[in-house]
Amino acid sequence: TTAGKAIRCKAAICRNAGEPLIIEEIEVDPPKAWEVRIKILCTSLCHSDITFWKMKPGPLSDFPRIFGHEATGVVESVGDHVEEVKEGELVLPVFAPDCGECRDCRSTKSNICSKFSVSSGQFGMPRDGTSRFRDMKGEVLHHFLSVSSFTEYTVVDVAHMVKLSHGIPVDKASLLSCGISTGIGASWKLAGVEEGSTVAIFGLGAVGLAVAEGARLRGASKIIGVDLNPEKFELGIKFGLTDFVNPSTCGEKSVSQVIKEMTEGGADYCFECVGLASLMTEAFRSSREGWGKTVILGVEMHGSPLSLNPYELLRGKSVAGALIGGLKPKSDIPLLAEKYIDKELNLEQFITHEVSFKDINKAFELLLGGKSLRCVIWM
Ligand code: CXF
Ligand code: ZN
Repeated sequence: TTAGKAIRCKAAICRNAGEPLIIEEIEVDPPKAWEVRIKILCTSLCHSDITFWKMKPGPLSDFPRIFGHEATGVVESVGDHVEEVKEGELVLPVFAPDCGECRDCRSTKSNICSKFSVSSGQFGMPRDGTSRFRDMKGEVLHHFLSVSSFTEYTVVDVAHMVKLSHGIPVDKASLLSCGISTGIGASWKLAGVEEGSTVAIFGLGAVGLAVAEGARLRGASKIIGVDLNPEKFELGIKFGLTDFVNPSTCGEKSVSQVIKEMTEGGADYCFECVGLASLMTEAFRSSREGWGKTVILGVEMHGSPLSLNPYELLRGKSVAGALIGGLKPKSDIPLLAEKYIDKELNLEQFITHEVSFKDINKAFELLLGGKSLRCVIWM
């Protein structure tokens, strides 16, 4: 047994911003109290990995670092006080914490754990800030989003882990760690898209198309996709898109004008899935007076403030945002897994590519080039 000892294994290390990852031998410490050491079975690449991979060192970025935050794994060993899972169980690490004990975790109204935070500014474990990873020279390797899945073994806090039943294929499960859960959660839970409603989705990556899939399953009558990449429309039809707007071919008209004309005055639900303040404004303008709801899912990394006409709020429009689509990881993600098993949710269509761990840099190229939705990386 490996329990209680450091494990030597392979990891894909990012040594400098924007450089290809390098597969190296590392050492992974045993889990401390309230921690779980996980053998990663497969992982997938999310755009947030790329955002931080590109980022020059600063408060949110430091190297060497192990990226990756969508994955499926098996518990190898657990630290003291961990009773939720035991060796051999299937788990999903999740960047969004769910401690189960704080005021927020106990409330159905919040998914923002007040004991832990989404540790984008931290480089180690959520409880003590230290790393469980070292390279062969003894240099500390930083964690990412409390997950770090681009390694054969990782250690996560029990608050960042969801237990899964063994029925779900591990590659499909991995998608539920972040992007797809974000889109489906936003559509079903945060917005609550209903039958017959009109939906406009800004940005047709995996998150945007998961919003579309969620809206399609809820019976939305019009699902308009907005993207600069014309190839996204054909792709999006599979996910329920009924219409497409390419901002570069709108001519004199703004995107919101075009959408208002298509929807008799504005969409019932608008979703921003890119992370650009100007696009959030345009999404809000595209929403209907009276009840139009705009949902912000994109992570705005430029520090730009959001500009809205307050009078439009007086006229009944609203704006909301959420991490991971407003889902509470430990309770809601297993429900999505069940829906997949019951064939009420299609996850296959999001997997556009698969590579082996040694070819992980290909996954980066594909996502950067707008070629992939989700690339599964097999360990
Ligand atoms: C994001 C959410 C907000 C902080 C950075 C990462 N999550 C996942 O992609
Ligand atoms: Zn993500």
